[in-house]
Amino acid sequence: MEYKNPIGVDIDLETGVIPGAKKLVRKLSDLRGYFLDGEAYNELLKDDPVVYEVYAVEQEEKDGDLNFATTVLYPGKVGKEFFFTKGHFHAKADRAEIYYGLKGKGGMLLQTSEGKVEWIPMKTGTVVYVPPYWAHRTVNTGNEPFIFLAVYPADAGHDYGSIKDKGFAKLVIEEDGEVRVIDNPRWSE
Ligand code: S6P
Ligand code: ZN
Repeated sequence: MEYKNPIGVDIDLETGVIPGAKKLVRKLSDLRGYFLDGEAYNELLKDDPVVYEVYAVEQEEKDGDLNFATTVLYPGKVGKEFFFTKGHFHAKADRAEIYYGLKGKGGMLLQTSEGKVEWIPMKTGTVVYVPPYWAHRTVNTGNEPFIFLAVYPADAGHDYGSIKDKGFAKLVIEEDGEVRVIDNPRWSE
C-alpha cells in the first residue's frame, strides 16, 4: 500500500488564499456570452476586471479521493446582474460536493439537466450540499469579496458545456436596491 501524506493548511480567512495551492484567475473576458446585458459587458470589458480566483489543492483523478478549493468571487455587476462563477455540472455527473461560506455574502444557483432550479443564499458559516446531478454556480450579492470553500471528489471533473450554451433558468440581479432572483428571459429548455 502506498500512503499519501496528510495535509493541514490554514486558509487566510481575509483573502481566501490557501498557501501552496494552485491559483486560477477568471477575468471578465473569460466569461464572454455568460451575462445577459451584452452592452454592459462590452463597456466593463475595457477594464477586464478579475471576476474570481480559485485556490485549489487537487489530487489525481481517482475514485475515493478528495479535492478542496477556495473561491474568491469579487463584488460587481454586469448591468443589473451580479458577478458569478461560470457554473458547471461535474464531468462525472453523479459526484456531489460541499460548499462552506467563509466571508461575504451571496448564494448558489443549482439546476438539474431538466431545468429545475434552486437558489440558496449563503453567508459566513453556511454549508451547502450540492447533490449528484446538479449544476452549480455561485453569485456575489454583496459589496465585498464572497469567499467560500468547496470540497469535491477528486474524479468529479468539470463539464462547463451546457451551462455555457444555455445558462441558468434564473438570473440574480439587483433591482431597486434589492436582490432578486428572476426568470432568465433567454432561457429555453
Ligand atoms: C469545483 C467547485 C469550485 C468551482 C469554483 C469556480 O467542483 O465547484 O471550486 O470550480 O467555484 O467555479 P467554476 O464554475 O468556474 O468552476
Ligand atoms: Zn463543482
